[in-house]
Amino acid sequence: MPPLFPALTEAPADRPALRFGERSLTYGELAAAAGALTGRIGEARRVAVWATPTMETAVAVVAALLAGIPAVPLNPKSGEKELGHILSDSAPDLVLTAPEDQLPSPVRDLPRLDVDVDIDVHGTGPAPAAVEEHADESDPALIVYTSGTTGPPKGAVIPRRAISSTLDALADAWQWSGDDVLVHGLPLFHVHGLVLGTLGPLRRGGSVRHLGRFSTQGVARELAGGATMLFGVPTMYHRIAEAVTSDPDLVKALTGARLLVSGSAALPVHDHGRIATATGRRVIERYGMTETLMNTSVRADGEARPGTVGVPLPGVELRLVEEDGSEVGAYDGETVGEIQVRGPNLFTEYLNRPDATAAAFTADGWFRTGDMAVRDPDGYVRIVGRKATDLIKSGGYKIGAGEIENALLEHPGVREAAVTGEPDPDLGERIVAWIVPADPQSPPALAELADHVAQRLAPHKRPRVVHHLNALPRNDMGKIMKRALTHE
Ligand code: MCA
Ligand code: AMP
Repeated sequence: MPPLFPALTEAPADRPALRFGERSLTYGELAAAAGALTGRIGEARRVAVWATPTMETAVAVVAALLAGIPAVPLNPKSGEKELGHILSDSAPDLVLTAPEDQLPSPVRDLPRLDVDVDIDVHGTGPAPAAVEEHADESDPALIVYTSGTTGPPKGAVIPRRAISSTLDALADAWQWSGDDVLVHGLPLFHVHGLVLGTLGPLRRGGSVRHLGRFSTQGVARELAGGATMLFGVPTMYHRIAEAVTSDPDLVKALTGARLLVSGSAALPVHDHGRIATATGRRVIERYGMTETLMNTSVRADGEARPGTVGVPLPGVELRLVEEDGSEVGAYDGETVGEIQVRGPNLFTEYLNRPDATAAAFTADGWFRTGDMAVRDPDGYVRIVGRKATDLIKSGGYKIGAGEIENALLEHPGVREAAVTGEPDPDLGERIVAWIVPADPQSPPALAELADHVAQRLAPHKRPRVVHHLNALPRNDMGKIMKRALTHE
């Protein structure tokens, strides 16, 4: 397969590639650092990456891809239970880290390889292309863990062709080139920040400046200082929409940007409007999923219609399907169907989960996204909801209610638990726990339950609100009626 990152060998060696805070690497330096690392991980079958928002993570993932070894990005804030599940499921041979990283159990039980990003560019690491050229386009590139409605997260196996095809389709839709400089503050253990936000600029031969941590000031500084594109989740654009009224520097910086892109959840039309009013610029939305990478986008040369996720990307087949499996033919802005997609952008399987993989596809190979949408007469897709109420999107993170319920039930003060999402102006949805306490006289408090979940799973999965009940509403079959909870 042709190289994923041709610029590593073809771009001028002094061309900027990556910047994290004060640290930066040119293409020449990145090729040397990643090339040297491929030589050190050579025999591994699969590697984990301790995916802090740092240079080391970017170099580690590029090196694994060059070596043709699948990488499993780990959220460094994940708790022991979640990390334990991911490590036992994906069985990496070693973990790639920054030298200063302190690893918690059970990650510290793995052999560890510290990433050295300061390699002499004239060093003797293997030439990247020489290692990569044996890789096939269907070979696994990344295994990214993603929550389902119930049970622990599943590892989506993403092949090399999905990465190249999705990034090239976005280049077409966004006129994304090597001249673009991207700024973002997204985490590097999910598709948005890692594939789009890090591998994307490198495939184009352009550069990325990572903020380390998102802030509107950081966005303003980088866009004013030469960055051309911004990627963010709706929570970030909501914070920008709040800040533009009082931050003229931010307004000026956004006004000068080439492209502002939002994704991972729906950006409310109200926030679209506030940003457009203050800056004259329209944020465009694209729609994707861990399992499919990117499916649709508003095009840079198209109409930026708020509330839509644009049109299918080149190479992506998209259809809307009714409950009974029949296809929605209408482009009327009204008829709702489930989005199903097919194309080179898709994952190949959920690791070790043939049952879940089979259930995710139709007999003729379409992936069921679970997202419900309508299509406007000109083909623009509007997402109107999700099939499963047990999936919550908070801050752009997908979170399964069942996973949190299981964690809550492991708390001694909890007899029964149900988890729902409710609207939140900043996070999109916030996690709400409905608890029947073991002892009604001393129910566990919010902070205690939030810590319990944050330590086991991850801080973004912690409940933000807790209600105590005497009993959960159940139907005749004993099933919890969540709609009754949210409407109480
Ligand atoms: C608070 N914290 C705690 C606790 N309470 N830590 C431990 N225990 C507790 N009880 C800490 C948190 O860890 C965090 O630490 C800080 O307090 C604030 O937490 P939180 O409120 O969750 O964070 P935030 O600042 O509000 O974050 C908003 C955010 C974030 C920056 C927008 O949600 C975010 O980065 N979202 C991006 C999600 C994303 O990339 N999704 C892509 C997947 P600290 O301050 O140290 O962080 S979707 C995808 O990939 C598909 C393909 C797609 O379409 O894109
Ligand atoms: P994840 O599984 O974490 O990769 O999240 C994928 C889900 O995020 C999709 O199935 C959608 O529900 C949602 N999503 C991503 N981008 C958008 C968008 N622009 N608008 C609405 N929902 C989105």
